[in-house]
Amino acid sequence: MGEEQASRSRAHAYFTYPELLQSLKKLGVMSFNEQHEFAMRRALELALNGPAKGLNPRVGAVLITTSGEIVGEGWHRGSGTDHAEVAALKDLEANGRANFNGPIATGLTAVVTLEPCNHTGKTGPCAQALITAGVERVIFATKDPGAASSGGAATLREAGIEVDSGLLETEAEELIRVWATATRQQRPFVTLKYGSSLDGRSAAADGSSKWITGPEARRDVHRRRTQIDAILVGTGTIIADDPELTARHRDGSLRAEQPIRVILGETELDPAARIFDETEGKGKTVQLRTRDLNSALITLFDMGVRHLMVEGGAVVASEFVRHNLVNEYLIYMAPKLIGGPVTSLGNLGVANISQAKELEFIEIKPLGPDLMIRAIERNN
Ligand code: AOF
Ligand code: ZN
Repeated sequence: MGEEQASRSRAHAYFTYPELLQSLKKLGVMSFNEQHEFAMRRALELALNGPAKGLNPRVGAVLITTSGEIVGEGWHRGSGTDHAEVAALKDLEANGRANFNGPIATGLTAVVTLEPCNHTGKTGPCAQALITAGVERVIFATKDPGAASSGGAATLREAGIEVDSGLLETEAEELIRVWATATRQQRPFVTLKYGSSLDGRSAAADGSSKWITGPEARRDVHRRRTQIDAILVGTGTIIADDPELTARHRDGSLRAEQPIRVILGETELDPAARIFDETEGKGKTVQLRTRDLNSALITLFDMGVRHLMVEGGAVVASEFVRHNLVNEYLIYMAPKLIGGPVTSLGNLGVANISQAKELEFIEIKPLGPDLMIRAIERNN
């Protein structure tokens, strides 16, 4: 027997069956069955019931028996309310499916879209709640990126619970992309939005810009304004356009959810500007008297803003791009040619074509006569 062959057969001899299972699990093979995947899809679906914005991510959880039957379901309804796991445990009890002779979830598997939290925030740690409830196994899709909240998997394992992760991880990550990015970078996720002609102009030479895009695109913007925490413009835009920056229905009435309205810049503004009107269900307005984008973003993060939409004008937009602070571009492009000097973006610090920002389209959707384009920076 050659040396190589001998060492290979030795390796085989040392592999016991449980070790083999363990290795296959580590490789992501064989740890999940169809019932687990079905349960995780249900958990992802439940998570969508939660709010898309705010301090906390959308999370869903289901409790299943060893045969895969779902006996409890829950989702997180926003900061300050029960986490998904706790909601699912309460549902288990409400369904009369709890084990009343001992820990209520004895023998059950918890299938959760996010790693159960390990900290006491506004609510208690979910890892502990699952341990107390007696679950036998926990399967989660994606890790909690929070510094204080993560570590739930280790806590569960220390308590003797079987823990596996990575099932439908891509789907779960997409679901919490904005929140997780904001949490990792410790500043809001920034969407830069602008409307533009096909040749990249935002207005004609005389400054007139109403309306470059059609009603469908405008409606999409107003709908998205309800899904973000805050909207930001520079003082120049307030002076030039006097925008209201509310989320409105087609008939002009206010939508139920409104973003915080943020003005960036030191210039003193007319208190009669429409943005300062905070009556009748309009969003609250704050002026950040700074030109330092990083400190503005940190202030907003501390105010609870996780998703910020920057709506211009061109100077502010360009500053965000130039400082690499844009997480996602949202461009409404009209099939119009305007030409002339008023471009959607100004100086990006690109002196040579090799310095151009390289983007990648992630979504392109026709909206009436216009196109909605979502893009991210390549290698982002
Ligand atoms: C979970 N399950 O359903 C959610 C989790 O202030 P709290 O107590 O609501 O904690 C918020 C943090 O908990 C949040 O930043 C995130 O890390 C995690 N969210 N964790 O186990 C849930 N929503
Ligand atoms: Zn939790």
